[in-house]
Amino acid sequence: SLTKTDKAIILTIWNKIATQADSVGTEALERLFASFPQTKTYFPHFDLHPGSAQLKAHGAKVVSAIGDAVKHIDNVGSALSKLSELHAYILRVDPVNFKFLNHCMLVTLAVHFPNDLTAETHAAWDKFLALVTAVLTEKYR
Ligand code: ZNH
Repeated sequence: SLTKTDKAIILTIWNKIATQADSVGTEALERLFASFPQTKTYFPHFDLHPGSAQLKAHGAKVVSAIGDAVKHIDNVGSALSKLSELHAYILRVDPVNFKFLNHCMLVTLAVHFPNDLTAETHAAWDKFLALVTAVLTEKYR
């Protein structure tokens, strides 16, 4: 679970992400679709070309949900419970794809905040994204 230090690191980085949330979200998705093209099958109704309006809107939503998790870091389960139901029952996203997105999110953070992404910060964000994933995939069976 997250230590006090992890939580402090997550908040520090979040405050930086928040100033450019939409571009961080969009870039993470662009990397997801480029490196793990099988993830595109969940978005047949989207224009997934880099920079498309739908990609940007979706990137903003994903990062905003991560922000909700940061704001409720001791209670991510209830903060994201509706999203958890959406992904498990309606979207039925294979949980492996969450690992791909988390990876792309970490790469994006490293590119945007190169001086902040120490091994310790990397590890804290990796743990936090794993926690968000656990919540979003907990309703699967
Ligand atoms: Zn998801 C949707 C978040 C992952 C797929 N998402 C969504 C939304 C959000 C999210 C916020 C919106 C909702 C509403 O509108 O209500 N996600 C999220 C997060 C994560 C995720 C936070 C992690 C971290 N997803 C994911 C993955 C995938 C997905 C991995 C696959 C690949 N999502 C999805 C889809 C959708 C969503 C398909 C729907 C879209 C539309 O709009 O249609």
